[in-house]
Amino acid sequence: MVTANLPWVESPFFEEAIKSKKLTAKQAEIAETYHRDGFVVLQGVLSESLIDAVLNDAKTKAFNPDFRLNTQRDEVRVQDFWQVSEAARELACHPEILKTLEFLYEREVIPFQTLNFSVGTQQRAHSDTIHFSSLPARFMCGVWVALEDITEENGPVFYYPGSHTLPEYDFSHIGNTPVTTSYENYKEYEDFIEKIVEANKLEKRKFLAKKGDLLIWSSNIIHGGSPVTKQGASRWSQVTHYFFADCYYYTPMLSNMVTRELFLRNGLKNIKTGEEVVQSYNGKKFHLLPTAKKLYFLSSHLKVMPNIVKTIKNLWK
Ligand SMILES: O=C(O)CCC(=O)C(=O)O
Repeated sequence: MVTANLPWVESPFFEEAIKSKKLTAKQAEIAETYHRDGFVVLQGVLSESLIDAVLNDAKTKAFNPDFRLNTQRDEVRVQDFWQVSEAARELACHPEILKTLEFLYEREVIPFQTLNFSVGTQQRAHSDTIHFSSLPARFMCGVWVALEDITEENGPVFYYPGSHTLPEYDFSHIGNTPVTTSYENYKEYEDFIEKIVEANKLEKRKFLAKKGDLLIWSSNIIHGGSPVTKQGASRWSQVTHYFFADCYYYTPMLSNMVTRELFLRNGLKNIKTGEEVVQSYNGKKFHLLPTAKKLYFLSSHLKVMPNIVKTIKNLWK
């Protein structure tokens, strides 16, 4: 059977692949939904006690300004709270979540980042691929968990079913400057994605979740946070981002996607093991950026070499 260097659920040969597997009815439904829509909702997987423990930690530590936190924090989100909260870590590594992701991606699952929210992010539409990409492609996903009931009023996550099949857009598709070193021109990307949604007449859906429901989204699905229409409404939630083993992991936004000088995410930590993630391409190691850097370094030294030689000759005259 011909295979593609992609997760089987995102493969052009999906129909053939699913026929070759022995799946339960539930597994087949999950895989088909994920393949078609780019997301799947799971209910009744997480215990209320775990959800309450994460909620309690988030309230008393993550968003309590008096609590000393050595992770990144702003008013809306706290990054990598798993380092402080055992409950947040447990949620990121929940066996049922890991089992489902391992089934969908057929690789070891690597939870590598958590974000906890107290209110709706109101984040504009985007794909995670602009921040988190892999080689082979698409070995990344997000799992968003409602820590309370989500309504129309408190800024539900929205997404566009089927948008994961679009190209992985980055700054090389927008304007003339493919390289960005900061979030300064992120707005250009967001404007671009909104036009893509319009041009493709994509249908918006909102995740009106009940406490404990979770949404798995694939790396390239266009999603964001709806406006908060009830002032002061909370929206307690946690999202975990996952990569899968044996890939290179990079940030397209900080890479030159024209020359393929990739900004690798070195030093990634596996939340499950606490260990640094080893990067490779299906197990083979290349030296991507370091080689490019070395060549650049060498060529710039070769350029100054004749001047050094000239200076030494002059000294001996
Ligand atoms: O929680 C939200 O409102 C959106 C989160 C999101 O877009 C993300 O984590 O990529």
